[in-house]
Amino acid sequence: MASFPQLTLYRANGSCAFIPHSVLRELGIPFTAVRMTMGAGGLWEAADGTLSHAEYRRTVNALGVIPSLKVEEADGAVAVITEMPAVLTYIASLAPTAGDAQHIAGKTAVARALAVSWLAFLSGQLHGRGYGALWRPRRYVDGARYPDAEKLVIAGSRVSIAECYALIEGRLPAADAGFALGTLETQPSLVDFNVYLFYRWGVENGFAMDTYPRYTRLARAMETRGSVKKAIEVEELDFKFPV
Ligand SMILES: N[C@@H](CCC(=O)N[C@@H](CS)C(=O)NCC(=O)O)C(=O)O
Repeated sequence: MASFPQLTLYRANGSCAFIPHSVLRELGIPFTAVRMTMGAGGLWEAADGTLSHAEYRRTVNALGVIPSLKVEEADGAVAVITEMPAVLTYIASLAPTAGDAQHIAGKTAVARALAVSWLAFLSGQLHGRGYGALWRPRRYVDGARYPDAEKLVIAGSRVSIAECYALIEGRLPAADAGFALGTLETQPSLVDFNVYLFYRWGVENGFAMDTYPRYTRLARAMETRGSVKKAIEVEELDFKFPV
């Protein structure tokens, strides 16, 4: 029986923390979760009132964002892992069997590097640059003083998000099989869980996701997995491909 450190995932329903949430379930790694909600001013705090935003920043994540993963080792060592690529690659390193590790992180050095390349692109370009500007345009421009400039930031973010979706479509396997790391893959990797969440956001934010056939096939396949279904239920989300 594999033994794991004690893990605490700071997550919010429907947020990008869905990705580590579903990967932990996929690998059957035990964890507890602290559910966060947006409090005053759009800042994360614990839904049960046990952690204010200021306390979260002070003790867990200095940027005040989610996901964060607290790791408590048997010898008492404690670390908090932040930033999606680090959180996901750390979880992959806990895969209970060698076979699981190969599927989730990549079978070869090149596949593992390609997986990290995907994760960096998804976090930096699509999430940070794209959705960051769409949802928080005032990080880029003082919208109260320059409302037209704010509209331009939002319009520009939609263009860059759509460009990312087109890039994802182009990078996914063309054949009616496989996962993001290749047509021969029989199990999803970190990349597939990651792109699934962004597919959901695309649907929810009015992007024409049905114009990406490879991506749509992959998202549909991901949504049939027990781990993803369970994360959807726990987070009280809808199914994008209801049966
Ligand atoms: N660079 C961080 C970004 C995480 C992030 O932006 N998470 C969103 C939730 S999906 C968030 O906490 N947003 C609140 C904010 O930006 O203040 C990562 O990759 O983990």
